[in-house]
Amino acid sequence: MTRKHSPEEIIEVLSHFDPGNSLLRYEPLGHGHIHDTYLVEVAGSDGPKKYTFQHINTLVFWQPELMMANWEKITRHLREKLTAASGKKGQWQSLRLLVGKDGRSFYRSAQNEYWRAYHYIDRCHTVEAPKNPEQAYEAGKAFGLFQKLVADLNPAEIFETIPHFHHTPRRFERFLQALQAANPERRKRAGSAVSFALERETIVSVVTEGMASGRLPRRVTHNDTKINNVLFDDETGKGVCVIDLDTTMPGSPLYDFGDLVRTATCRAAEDEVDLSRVKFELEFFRAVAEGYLSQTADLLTPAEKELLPLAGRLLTFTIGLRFLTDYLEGDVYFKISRPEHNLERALAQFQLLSSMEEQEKEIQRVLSSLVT
Ligand code: GN1
Ligand code: MG
Repeated sequence: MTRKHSPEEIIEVLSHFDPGNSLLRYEPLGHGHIHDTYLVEVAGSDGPKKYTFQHINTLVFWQPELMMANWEKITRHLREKLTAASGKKGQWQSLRLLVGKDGRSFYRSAQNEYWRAYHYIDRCHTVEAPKNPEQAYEAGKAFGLFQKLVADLNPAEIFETIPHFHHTPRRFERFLQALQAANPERRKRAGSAVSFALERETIVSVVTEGMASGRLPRRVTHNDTKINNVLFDDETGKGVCVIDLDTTMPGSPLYDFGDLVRTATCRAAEDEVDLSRVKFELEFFRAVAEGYLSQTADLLTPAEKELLPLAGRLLTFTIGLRFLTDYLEGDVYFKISRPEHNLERALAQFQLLSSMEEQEKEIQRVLSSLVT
């Protein structure tokens, strides 16, 4: 990955968040599809320090100041609860934002570019896909704990950063529009993915309808529970911290569980091109479900539990559909590193969904054994 921002830009941001200290080095961090993220090393008066800097994509998050108000509320809440439960040295951590010279948690440059910064959590790593069921379990547990800890935040006090984010019927509408308007060459190349999507329209509205009728509660949820949004301890392999709070807003735990299932049950990465490697693995599913439910079983309502078996399919379909839509629209949303990247991502998601469909009964059985 190349550095998109110059040393001068990083120094400008540093002088806002940590004036007086000088930049030692910086490098791109992680594999996010939206922002530009850097690990920044700084010479502090009491030794080197590490920060994470993020250049915020304001096309996607067009109200960054309200989004950062969410970050402040949520990180403070998590920290208070974690400290109350196990002191400062427990297994789990919350991100710690840096506060700038003006007392705010973001930096706005003269060119209207937005940045945020937080303390880098050392001796941890992320994974793009789980290597073993233990990692899937830890990811499930990390997001389950997150859900438990934010359960007493009032959804009405959390700003909705992207309205209708997981609203699959709206995503489907947008896909149909993109299909109409698409460049014919792209539409042709996407042919098999398009047919696959069109055949699955019936599953799109299950959760949105439940939420609209009040049968499913609206809660504060993370909404981007990919396994690569969990930090794992380098030594123990245990979960340490959940990152990426941009879309933490009112939603349904079914979306969170679903996105965990999408990303923690397959050894292949989200953009795997060798589709024979894209398989839903029941053993990983059992682990991620066990981890998630170890924290949330008492919190979820019967109506939510009833839909857990569908959640993985719904989210895998929704995210696959979003990749496909972006391909048809000419790659305007997700960052890509090759021309067909979004189509490849969509095909991998749809392959994973097929594999889930084949194992629907087994999924049901595993959940019946875990949910009472
Ligand atoms: C984006 O930023 P990142 O990479 O964590 C996207 C998610 C998708 C994900 C697919 C704001 O997440 O919704 O599930 O890509 N985030 C946004 O990998 O659209
Ligand atoms: Mg994200």
